[in-house]
Amino acid sequence: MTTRIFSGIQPSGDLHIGNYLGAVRHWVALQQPGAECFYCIVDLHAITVPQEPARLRARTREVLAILLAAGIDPSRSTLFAQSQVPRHTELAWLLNCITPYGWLGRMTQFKGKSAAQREQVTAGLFAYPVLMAADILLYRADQVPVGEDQQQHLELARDIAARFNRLHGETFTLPEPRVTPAGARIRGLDDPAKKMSKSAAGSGHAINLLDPPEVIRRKFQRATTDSLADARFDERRPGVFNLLAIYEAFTGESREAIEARFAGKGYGELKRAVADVTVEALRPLRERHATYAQDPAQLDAIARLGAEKALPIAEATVSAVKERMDVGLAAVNTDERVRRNRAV
Ligand code: AQP
Repeated sequence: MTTRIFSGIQPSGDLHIGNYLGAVRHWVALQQPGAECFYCIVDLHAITVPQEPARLRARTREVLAILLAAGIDPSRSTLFAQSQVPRHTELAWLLNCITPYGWLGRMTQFKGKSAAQREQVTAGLFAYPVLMAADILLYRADQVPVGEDQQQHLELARDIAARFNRLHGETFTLPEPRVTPAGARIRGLDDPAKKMSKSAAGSGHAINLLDPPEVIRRKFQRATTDSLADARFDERRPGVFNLLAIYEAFTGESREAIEARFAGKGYGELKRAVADVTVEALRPLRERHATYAQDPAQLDAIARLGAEKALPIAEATVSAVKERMDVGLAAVNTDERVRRNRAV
């Protein structure tokens, strides 16, 4: 039996090591026989907060190039942009209409992002988790590899699926979150109380995947720690914990071995070592990205092929959902209608 895997990433800023360690590296590893992987650049999610309009398409291509450089293989995975498959928004609307308003008001990401946006909070930001549920349920995914911050949204997707099944009959698979503990929550280097985030301000906040080695070293040197000079995995000391967690996620070494390695050494040495493993781990990705980035036409062709593979699956799900909800009259074949209109 094959396992269907779906996950997404927003082109909402520079991708960072949190996105990589919490999600992308697992996406790459999951491309195995027996798994059917769908990886989606969720550009419609990105516009739930203001984006520079002239940059969104370029950022979408950049994320595509990074995913390919990281090892997503379009011959084994279906890789595409969300806006290329309009069924995502159609299903989102249908699901909006069965999702209780109160469920969305409880989402912590909405509370955080809406506090930052104040009067500019849009209906799209509020309904973001329903679009995410639609992304996943459209492909009837069994598993969704994500970082810890997305776990609450995933629980909601399961609740929406279960509610639909209850109201309209068994339709959706309930997706399982797949959170790998090492690297599941990378924190900001400047403020380890917060998770590392694309949209956070501050040049010392995140290690971006395309940062040159000297920038990576400088950012780690400036990372916030504490005055104890004792490198231990202690959550109460989040700055040092974060540096150790990054080291752990990149090297795969055990916590005991890492603590022994840095025992009695100062934070300067810890920071240098974390920078070294990060630079080396990201080097191949940076080099391959440069090659992909030179050829936007090839990137567009890869995404188009991915969207063409995704579309029939998405259409089948939406038809089944509309059927169950008893929505719509005779289906219109859009291609046929467009051809007829052109002919007159
Ligand atoms: N700090 C993090 N540590 C571990 N995993 C993380 N992820 C995000 N931040 C961390 C995981 O990366 C995947 C893609 O994230 P996303 O693009 O869907 O958006 P997000 O979760 O909201 O991440 P950002 O970077 O904070 O983006 P903005 O600032 O635009 O909201 C997800 O699997 C996520 O869990």
